[in-house]
Amino acid sequence: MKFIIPSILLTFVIVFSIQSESFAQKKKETIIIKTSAQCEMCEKRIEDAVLSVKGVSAADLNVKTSDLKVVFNNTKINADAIRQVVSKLGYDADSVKADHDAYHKLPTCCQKPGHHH
Ligand SMILES: [Cu+2]
Repeated sequence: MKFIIPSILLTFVIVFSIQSESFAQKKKETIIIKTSAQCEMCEKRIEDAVLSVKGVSAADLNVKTSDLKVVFNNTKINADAIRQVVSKLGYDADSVKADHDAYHKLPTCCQKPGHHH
């Protein structure tokens, strides 16, 4: 009986230290955002804008698939805020639709075919 309470406490200490360790590792997060990018101009435009966001350490857009890979510190920025940045440039970002005005300011070649609104 004497050992039960100390061992429960020890268990808590171990569990807590494991959690805080994995929490620290979770700071760096990688996501793939599906965009409506069409060409290299879109690629540069999106990568430059996303890279300038505080907390983002890497942004790489694949023109063939329109997938944008972003590495960021999730204590400084979150995935939705990054999707908003992409939307404000005139591109869809996953379920976040392109900002209407920004989309219509894009060069025609950068506008997604069949896009109406
Ligand atoms: Cu383009």
